[in-house]
Amino acid sequence: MEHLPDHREPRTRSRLRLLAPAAASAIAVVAVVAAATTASAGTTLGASAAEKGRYFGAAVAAYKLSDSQYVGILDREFNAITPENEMKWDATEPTQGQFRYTGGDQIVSHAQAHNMRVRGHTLLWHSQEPGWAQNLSSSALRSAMMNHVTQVATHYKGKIYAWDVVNEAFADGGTGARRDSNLQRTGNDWIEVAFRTARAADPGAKLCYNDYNTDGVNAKSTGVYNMVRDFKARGVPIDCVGFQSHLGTGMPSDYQANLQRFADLGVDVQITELDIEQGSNQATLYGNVTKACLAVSRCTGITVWGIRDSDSWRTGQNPLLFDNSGNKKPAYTAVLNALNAGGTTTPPTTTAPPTTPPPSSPPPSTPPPAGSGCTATLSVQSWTGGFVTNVHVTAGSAPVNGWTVRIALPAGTVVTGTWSAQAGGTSGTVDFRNVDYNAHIAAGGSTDFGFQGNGVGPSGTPTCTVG
Ligand code: 9MR
Repeated sequence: MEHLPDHREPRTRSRLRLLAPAAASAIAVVAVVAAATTASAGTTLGASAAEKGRYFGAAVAAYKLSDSQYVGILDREFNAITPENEMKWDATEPTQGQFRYTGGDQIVSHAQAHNMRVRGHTLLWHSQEPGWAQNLSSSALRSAMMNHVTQVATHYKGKIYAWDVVNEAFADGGTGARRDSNLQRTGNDWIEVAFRTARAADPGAKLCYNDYNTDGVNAKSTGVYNMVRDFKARGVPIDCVGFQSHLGTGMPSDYQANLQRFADLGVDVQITELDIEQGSNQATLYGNVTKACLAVSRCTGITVWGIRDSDSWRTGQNPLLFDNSGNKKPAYTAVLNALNAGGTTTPPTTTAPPTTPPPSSPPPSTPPPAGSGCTATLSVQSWTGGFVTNVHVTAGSAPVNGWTVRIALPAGTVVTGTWSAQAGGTSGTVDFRNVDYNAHIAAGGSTDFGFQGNGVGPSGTPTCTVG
């Protein structure tokens, strides 16, 4: 019993003293079991957050997974991971059309092996663009952006709890406007097209917008708020907003109120990159951020941006929960105490299925195939001058070995890139044939391929033939 919190023991003892010995010992057994469960669940950040229906995550670098001290803390304390750099555009598509998932895959495997959620970070961000994308503009860049979203979200389909679909797209300062960037210059609708494209690629992932300096009610966070409100009103698929919370030696007094106003729009909120400059009040601030999340029922989790101070991007500021040697800091204890003391509100933990299909791609109206053969349905994300199409190919009651989907493209439309299929042409009526790895589809099973192009995207139901 000596590991129990002090306040439990005397109370339990004094009550037992009033009971007959047999009843007392029976109740004592129950008490020990109940107390031990509570105590062990509340001794790590992840377990304690899970008791409150939340996750507690850390940003992780793949190359540090061979550092035993680092991995020891990660596996003991955390139940969610965000790849710190490995899923960014420069890492995943260093050359246009050539995708590299080594670091991201390593982190996802580690997470899966340890029952941790993965926050995907990030599909589109003006920073850390590969050089080739920095040199693109207008419709070539728009196509490249949406192809990137489709490819990466498809690669990680089913493995991501939440994606930061778009990161840091709003300007600092008092305007509440979008940040200027080459992405923004492709047209103001780039963010909603990105969300629709991500939804089409991985319908099971929560789709988040993520930013910094949006942690209190201010012009920038209000700009984001207005965008989220507009998206919800128009059925653009957004599920969550990430508040990075890179804090100095203070925090906005309306931190919780800000989280709550977003939650009231009908999205989850998450603290996504928490780190707090070390000062006399670091522990207090960490505790207060944790309490704020627990007080907002739709605040589904907290992620700290690194594990030990020496892992932080904020060199010299010692902003994390563990010191350079991996020891718990007072800030750690403050977070754990806040989690253990926190409210009991349990946010929904399951990912809601998409409620609003993108207007440009109505849900497939074709019923599942009754006989053999195959069927195909399109989902198209369009913008002025270009589009990305995902094609869902479904086998009938018999397995399929080889398939071809025939799609009639509008006049003037040109296919500029195809993935997971071979295109027999670039315009007019085009036959898309399986590639080796997706030739075989089990009875009733399905596979996806996609293409992008200039001009107007296809519509209607394509034909699918077997063989
Ligand atoms: O921590 C990341 C650091 O290793 C990278 O060099 C840097 C590159 O811009 O990005 C850091 O992470 C950023 C995150 O992706 C987005 N929000 C701000 C984070 C800190 O700069």
